[in-house]
Amino acid sequence: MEKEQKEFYEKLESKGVSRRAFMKYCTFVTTTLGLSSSFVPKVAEVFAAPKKRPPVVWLHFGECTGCSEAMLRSTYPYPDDLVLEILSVEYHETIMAAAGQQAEDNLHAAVKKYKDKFVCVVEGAIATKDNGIYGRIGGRTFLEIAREVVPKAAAVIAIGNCATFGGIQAAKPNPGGYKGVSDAVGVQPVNLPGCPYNPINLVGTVVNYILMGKVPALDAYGRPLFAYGKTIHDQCPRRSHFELGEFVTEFGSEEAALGYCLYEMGCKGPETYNNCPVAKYNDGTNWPVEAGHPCIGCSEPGFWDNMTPFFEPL
Ligand code: FSX
Ligand code: SF4
Ligand code: F3S
Repeated sequence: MEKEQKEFYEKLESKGVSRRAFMKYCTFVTTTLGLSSSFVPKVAEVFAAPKKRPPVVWLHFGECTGCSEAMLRSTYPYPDDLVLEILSVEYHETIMAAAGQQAEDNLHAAVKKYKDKFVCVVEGAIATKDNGIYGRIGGRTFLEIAREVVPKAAAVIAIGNCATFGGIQAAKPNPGGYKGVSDAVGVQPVNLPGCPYNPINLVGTVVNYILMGKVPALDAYGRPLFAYGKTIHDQCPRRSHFELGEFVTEFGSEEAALGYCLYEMGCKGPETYNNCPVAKYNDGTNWPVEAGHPCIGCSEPGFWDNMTPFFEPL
C-alpha cells in the first residue's frame, strides 16, 4: 500500500502536480459528496492506492460526445488519471486505439471476461422505433448492443441528458423513438444528467461506491442526491438579487437588479436540480449563470420540450 502511494505521488510530481494541489482536489470531491473533512484522507487513498478499480465498459449511442469531452478536457490532475486512476476502462470508443472489427472484438471480450463485475457507463440515447434501425454501430442497432451489454453489468451509470432521459434525440417529434437507458432497456442506472454532465459527479459516484461499497442515495429520477438534491436557484450567487430588498442598495434600481438575476431572460434555475453553482465546469472555472447565460434546465427530464422556449420566463 505504502509503495503504491509513494509511486502515485511520484507520478503526480512528474506531471507537475503538487501533493497540496492533489489534496485540494480531494477536498473538492469530499465536499461535492457532502462528506465531512475527516473523509479527505480516505478519498485521497481511493486515488492513491485504489483497492479495487472496477472494470468499465463505456458505450456511446446517440449524442455529441460532449460528455466524454467534458471529462477529457478536465486538466486536473491530468485527464488520463482523473477518472482513469479509479476506473479500469476496458472499452471506450473515443479514447481507444482500436478501430473497426478489432474494436468490436474488444467489446465482446471485455463483456465476456468481466460479466456481472463491470461498471457500464452509457453515453447517448437509444433509438427504439422500428426495432431501433435509426441508430447503428458496426451493423448492429444501439438497442441490440444495449440489450446485450447493459444487463450483464454489476452497475450501470448513465451520463448526460441523452443517456438518462433521451436528450435532444428525444425532443419532439422524435422520429427515431429515442429514449434514455432506463426506458429503452428497462434497467435502472445511476443517472447523471446534464448537457454535458459534470465529470466531478462521476468521480463522486465512483468514490462513494469504492468508499461505502454502494451507490449513493438517489432521487426519484435515479440522480444522486449529493449532486442533484438542490435546485440551481437555491445555490445561485445571483439569488440575493432575485429577492426584493437588495435591489436598490446594490444596483440603484429594481430594473438593474433584475438584469443581474437572469429570471427575466428565461432562467430555469428555479426548476432545475444540479450542483453547477458549486461544482462548476472546466475544473471549477465557471458555469452558465455565472458566465451570464440563463440555466436552460439541462439536467431535467425532457428539457428540450419542457424547458423551451429557453428565453422566456418560467
Ligand atoms: Fe447528450 Fe453527452 Fe449533451 Fe452531448 O454524451 S447530454 S448532447 S453535451 O454529449 O449526451
Ligand atoms: Fe435563480 Fe436563475 Fe436568478 Fe440564479 S439567475 S437567482 S438561478 S432565476
Ligand atoms: Fe445545465 Fe443549468 Fe447547469 S443549463 S449546466 S443545469 S446551470
